[in-house]
Amino acid sequence: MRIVLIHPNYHSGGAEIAGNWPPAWVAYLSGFLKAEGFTDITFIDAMTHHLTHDQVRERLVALQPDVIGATAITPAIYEAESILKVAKETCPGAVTVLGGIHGTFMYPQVLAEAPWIDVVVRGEGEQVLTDLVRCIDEGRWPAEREKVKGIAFADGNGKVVATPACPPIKDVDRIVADWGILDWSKYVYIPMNTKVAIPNLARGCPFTCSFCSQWKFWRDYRVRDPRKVVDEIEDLVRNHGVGFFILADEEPTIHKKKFVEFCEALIERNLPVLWGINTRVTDILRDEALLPLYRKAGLIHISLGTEAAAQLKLDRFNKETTVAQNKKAIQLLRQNGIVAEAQFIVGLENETPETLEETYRMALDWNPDMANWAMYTPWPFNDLFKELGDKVEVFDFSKYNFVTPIMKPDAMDRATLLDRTMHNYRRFYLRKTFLGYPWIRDKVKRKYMLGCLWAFAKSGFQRTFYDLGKVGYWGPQSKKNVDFHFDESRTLTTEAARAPHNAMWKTMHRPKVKLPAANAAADARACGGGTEQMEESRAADVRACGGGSDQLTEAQMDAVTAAQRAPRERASLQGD
Ligand code: B12
Ligand code: SF4
Repeated sequence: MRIVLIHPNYHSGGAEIAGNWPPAWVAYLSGFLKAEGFTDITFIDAMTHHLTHDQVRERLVALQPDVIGATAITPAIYEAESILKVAKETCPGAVTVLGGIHGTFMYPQVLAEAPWIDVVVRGEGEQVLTDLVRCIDEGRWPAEREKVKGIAFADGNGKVVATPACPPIKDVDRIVADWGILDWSKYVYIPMNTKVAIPNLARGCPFTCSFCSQWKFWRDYRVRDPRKVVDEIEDLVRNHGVGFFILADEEPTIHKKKFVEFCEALIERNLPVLWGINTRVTDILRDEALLPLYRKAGLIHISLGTEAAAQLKLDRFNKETTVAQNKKAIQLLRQNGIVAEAQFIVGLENETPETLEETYRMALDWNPDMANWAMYTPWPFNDLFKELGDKVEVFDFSKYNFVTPIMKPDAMDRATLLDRTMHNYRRFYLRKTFLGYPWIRDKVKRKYMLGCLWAFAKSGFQRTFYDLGKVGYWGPQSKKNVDFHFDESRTLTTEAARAPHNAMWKTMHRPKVKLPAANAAADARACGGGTEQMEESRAADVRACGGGSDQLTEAQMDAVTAAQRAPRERASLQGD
């Protein structure tokens, strides 16, 4: 059984400006498959190596695989579909598989527009792909495909079939990465000029922000044994030259005890590695006294979902934080020598030049080390999308990338939105360049910040930042000529729009804050499915483990984790 995994050659000018990042999905899938006896796996990183379709075709001709899988986040979906078309043309006998977030929720549309894709793997991939590969290996494909949990396929009679969701992997310590499958030569983090990795400590998120797709995707919050994750990091450092990593986690710090264990194990091993995370403001406030420990463990960069300068917007995002908390968290991080990055989401229908200006003033007031203005991107499977209705007019998913204004604000055109956003970036980083970074006393942090500045500058020269070269933006004077090149022929199919409501897709929690009345009925289904919602008492548990203003004590967190592990209860949550 020969398996080839492909990362599609899609690019957009956001996080990529910091370098080439190794695809964690490949390492985790490969590790799991190998442990189950499927060891003939090759990875083609078409993204990092900018491979053309012909170059990928050549590799496939030589490899002649039995299974060819590609990943797709939403903006990469068309490129993933195209590369799987190449795969089908080149190896017609191979089973073509799509995995990742986009297909998980949008499989009806994907299978209709790319009929050469044999199967979509929905959600967490390790178990499902292994079951699928075993089914193929044992000659039971396609006759017994309906027995493989967590997949979707077209049955040949014009019907799309989605099998029941596969339960999230309970014993997450079974997931051991195979980082050796990657060719490490190109995965360099520009700010530190060192190799970079993206290991996973925890999966999922107990919160339910209305603009976010991740809490729905993983369905359950689980943490790996911190010591085993540190073993993995030690392997990355010693055997692959990694000097910096970010945790792939949505919410790495909510299980405080495990996160502290993780930091302590890193301190014990004394590895020459710095790292970063994305996390929530409320966790930073909770962990004020622990921040020196986190820094001692090498945690140098924390990106905070501060999201908005106005409380109304935070509430609309179901963020469960306050503007005052945002400011305080940034101060705490800076006091502890940790780079604080504030993330704002801009570009909803009610954005105006004034509200954009407010975010800039807020950034000055909070004084984070870095600030980031991401364009609101209306994933059709998130809760806010339903509220927006026909205000979302662009369904060219290749532009759903946080740097292209998908929504047109009522009070300005998209080019103005981009221009005002760039205005914020220019002012913010100009100030930091002259009045901020060079004067940072802590040598490690100063070097890191100057490295970040270099990465920004490089992408500025290359016109890759925010895809400015592609859209023709050269400053305010060029606004009239900016063209986002939306493919207007792309639409959202009704079936796909409904897919997230699939009753088999159960999430362990549901939105904790009341959503706008118009959505309430649909939303309850979207996250949990049908009438079999989690009972109220469970919702309270989840709230305790993640949400609201009340954080759990360590003992309570352990109790909740233990309860969550109880098989009977778990089965009921997972709809088994
Ligand atoms: C690391 C990361 C990156 C890295 C990517 C590194 C890489 N080469 O893969 C970098 C920094 C480059 C990056 C860039 C971008 N990212 Co990013 N990124 C992440 C992050 C933080 C972690 C992803 C990760 O590795 N997770 C861990 C792995 C194990 O999970 P996974 O990828 O989902 O894979 C599992 C399943 O999906 C499934 N699976 C996945 N692929 C496949 C394939 C097959 C065949 C099968 C069977 C299964 C399968 O199995 C895997 C194991 O269970 C997530 C946020 C988050 N916390 O998840 C955002 C996230 C994925 N990024 C996102 C976006 C939008 C982007 C950018 C467009 C933003 C920008 N403009 O910079 C770019 C696009 C880059 C590109 N060219 O594709 C969004 C995608 C949302 C969506 N609905 O599509 C996310 C979810 C962030 C968010 N807040 O919404 N990103
Ligand atoms: S805290 Fe909110 S934005 Fe962050 S992963 Fe959880 S649900 Fe998504």
